[in-house]
Amino acid sequence: MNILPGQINGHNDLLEKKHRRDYQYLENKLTDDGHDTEELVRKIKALQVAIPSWALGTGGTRFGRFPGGGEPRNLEEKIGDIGTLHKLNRSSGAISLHIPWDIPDDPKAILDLAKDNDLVFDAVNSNTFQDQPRQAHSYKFGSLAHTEEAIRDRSIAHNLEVIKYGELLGSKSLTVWLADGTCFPGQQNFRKAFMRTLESLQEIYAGLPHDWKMLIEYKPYEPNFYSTVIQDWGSSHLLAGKLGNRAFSLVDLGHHLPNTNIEQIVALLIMEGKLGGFHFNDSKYGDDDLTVGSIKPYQLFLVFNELVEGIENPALSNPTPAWMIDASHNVKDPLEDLLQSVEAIKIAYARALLVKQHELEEAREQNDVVKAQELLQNAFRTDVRPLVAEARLRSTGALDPVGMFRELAIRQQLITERGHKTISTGL
Ligand code: LRH
Ligand code: MN
Ligand code: MN
Repeated sequence: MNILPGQINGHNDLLEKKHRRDYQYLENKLTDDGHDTEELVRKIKALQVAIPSWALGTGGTRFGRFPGGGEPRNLEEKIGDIGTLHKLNRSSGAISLHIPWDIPDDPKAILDLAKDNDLVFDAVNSNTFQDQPRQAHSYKFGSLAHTEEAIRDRSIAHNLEVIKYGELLGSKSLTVWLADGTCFPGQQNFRKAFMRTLESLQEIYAGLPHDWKMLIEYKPYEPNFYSTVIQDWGSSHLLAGKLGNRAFSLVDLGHHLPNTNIEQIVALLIMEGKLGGFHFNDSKYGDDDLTVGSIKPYQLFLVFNELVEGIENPALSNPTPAWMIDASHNVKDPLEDLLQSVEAIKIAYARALLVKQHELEEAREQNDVVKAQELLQNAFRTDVRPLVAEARLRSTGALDPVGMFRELAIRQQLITERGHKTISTGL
C-alpha cells in the first residue's frame, strides 16, 4: 500500500485548523504549569514501538477464527503493512520477527524492503512451543527444560539459528518465551526443570553476539495449566542474573495473575538494571492480548510513570527497554487495532512525562498521600491527545491515523490486492 505524502498533507490540511486550536489551548496550559512543550513533543516524537510480525492477521481463538480478508500472506506483505502503519503514525518504525513463522528466505531483499519502508528489525523471537511439519522431536513435554537431552539440544540449536537470522537483519536481541511447564501436579521436578532451562539458556547465551541482549519472558500459565518453568519475574530475574549482564527480564503486561502490581515489578527490575523489554497489550482476565489501554488505562499510565522515572533517573542505569506490542485480534481489523494500541502507548507516555517527579518525591518523603495522588492524577487526567497529534504532525504522520486508514479504504485495497481468504502466520 503506497501512501503518498500528498495524501497525508491533504488529510492534515482538513484537520489542522481544529488541531491548532486544541494544541494552543494545551500548550498554554502546560507552559503555565511549568512544562517545556517543545521538549515534550521531542520525546514523544522519538518513541518507537515495534510491531510483531504475528499481529497483522486475525488471531482467533481455539473455538474459531474469522479472518477479515486482505491479510498479509508472507513476510514481504507484513513489512508492507507495518510500513503503512508507520507512514500513518510515524511511531511504528520497527518489526519483531517470530521464527519460524516468518523466515526471511532472502535476508538481503527483506532488509532492503524494510529500509524502503523506513523500518528496522527489533528483537527476534524463537518458537519452541509448536511442533513444525517434519520436525523429528516433539515439544509436547517441553523444550529447553525437556527431560531428554536431544530435545533440549534441538531447542538450543533453534535459538542459535534465530540469532543467525537476526544478525543478517540487524536485530540486537533475542526474546525467549517458553511454554515449558506442566498440566498436573507431580508431573515434573520443579528444581530440575529450572536447572535444565538455565543450562540450555547458558548454551544459547554463549552464542549470543557481544552487542546483543537476551530477553527472558515469563508467564504464569497457558498453554500449561498447573505450572510454568519461567512463571514470574522472580524466575526470569533469577535466570537473567545467573546468565550475565547481557540477559534481561521481559515484562508482558498480560502475563500476570489478576491485580498483580506490575508497576512495582517494573520499578524493581529497573532498580536492578534488568528490565530489557516490554510487551504491551491489555487484559481483563489473563493473557487476553486486547488493545493496549482498552481495559486498564490507569495501570498503563502507572507503569509508564515508573518507566519514565526509572529510565530518566541518573542514579539508575537500566538500558532503554525494547518496546513492542504483543496482541491478538479476534474481531477488529488488526491494522486499525495496532494504530489504536500505539496511540494508547503514546498517550500513557505523554501523561507520564507530565508527572512532576521532584514534587512527587517530596510528597512521598513527607508522607503527604493526598498530594502524591493529586500529582499522579493531575497528569493522568490531562487530555494530552493534541500533544501526541502535534508530535505526529511534525513527523509527517497523519493527524488522525485511524480516520485516514478508513478514508483511503486501505483494507478494501488490501482485499482487492490479496483476496478475501488470506491467512497470516502467527497467533
Ligand atoms: C506468549 C507470548 C510470547 C510469544 C507471543 C506469540 O503468550 O506473549 O511473547 O512469543 O505470545
Ligand atoms: Mn509476549
Ligand atoms: Mn502472551
